[in-house]
Amino acid sequence: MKNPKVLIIYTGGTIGMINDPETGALKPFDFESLYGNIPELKQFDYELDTFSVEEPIDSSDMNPQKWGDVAKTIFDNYADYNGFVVLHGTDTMAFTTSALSFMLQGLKKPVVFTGSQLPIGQIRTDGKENLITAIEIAGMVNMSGRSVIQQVALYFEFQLYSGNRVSKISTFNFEAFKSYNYPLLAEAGTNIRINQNALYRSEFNELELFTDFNPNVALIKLFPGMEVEHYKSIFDINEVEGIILETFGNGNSFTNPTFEKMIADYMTAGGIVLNITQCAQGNVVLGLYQSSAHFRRLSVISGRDITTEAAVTKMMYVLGKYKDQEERIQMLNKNICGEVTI
Ligand code: ASN
Repeated sequence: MKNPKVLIIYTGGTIGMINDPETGALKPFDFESLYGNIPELKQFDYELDTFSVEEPIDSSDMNPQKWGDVAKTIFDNYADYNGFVVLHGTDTMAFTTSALSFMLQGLKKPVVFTGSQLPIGQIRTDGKENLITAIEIAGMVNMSGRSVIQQVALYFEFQLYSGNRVSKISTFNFEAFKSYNYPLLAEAGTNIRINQNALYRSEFNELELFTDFNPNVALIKLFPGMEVEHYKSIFDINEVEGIILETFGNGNSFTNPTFEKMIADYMTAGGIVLNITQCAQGNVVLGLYQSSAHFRRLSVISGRDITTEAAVTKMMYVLGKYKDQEERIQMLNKNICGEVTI
């Protein structure tokens, strides 16, 4: 068998940052300096190619257009590589991995995102291990020559997560990510242990690229005492086509007739409302408590155990791909690419 070929795509993030001599703040740096800091890469018996975006960014500057650029780079190079590693800032990495799981459906090869908490030039960096193991995973094939991982995944601090099930949970720990509602895909110790049961397999025969996301989405986090009137302008179908409510516990909210009417009118006008929980772990169960019965009565969609990152990107995907309200509701109720437990 030929040596696996992996394409490393650099988008920015702390992994490649240096301190600005003037301000002292961390800012993205060019890829060559990052790459040159990891002589270990030469020891790989993989063929490694690299691609850098023209202007590396802090991941706070990511957006649907840039998600689409990364997805397109993978799509255009798909036939030539066994797998892909994307270097990305940690802050919004889980949004990008979620977005790409919708943009690239039918993957039969791995797309492994990673980054680091400390720049690669710093002595205690976590970037080297993250990058080296991500590359190893991206090139892993089984006895029959098929890729072991066939989805968008996120590798960080010895753990491989499903890309649309993960969230950033720490600014400080090297273990910066967690997937509370879905098991790990793999764990790296002296060897890489794959959790076969957790791997996603697409029913699509061919890779399909869809990047036309609709960003007319709003995310509202509820809090006790909130004045719902302040949010009235959001419930306007001409501005916002889909609203995600981050609710309490199992999908509950305060009792408020004004709020209920805002939702009802918005939905009558053609809007979509998705209810997700503020809790990192667990799921929405509409009607479990009296405090969520109104959502059920209004036919608000249950986000079940979806993460905020996957909910936002799923909404953008569904609104971009489907125009009919009924169809949009149907798709949001579906598990499209492993993002939700139905
Ligand atoms: N601000 C950085 C980013 O998301 C954080 C990191 O990469 N650790 O680009």
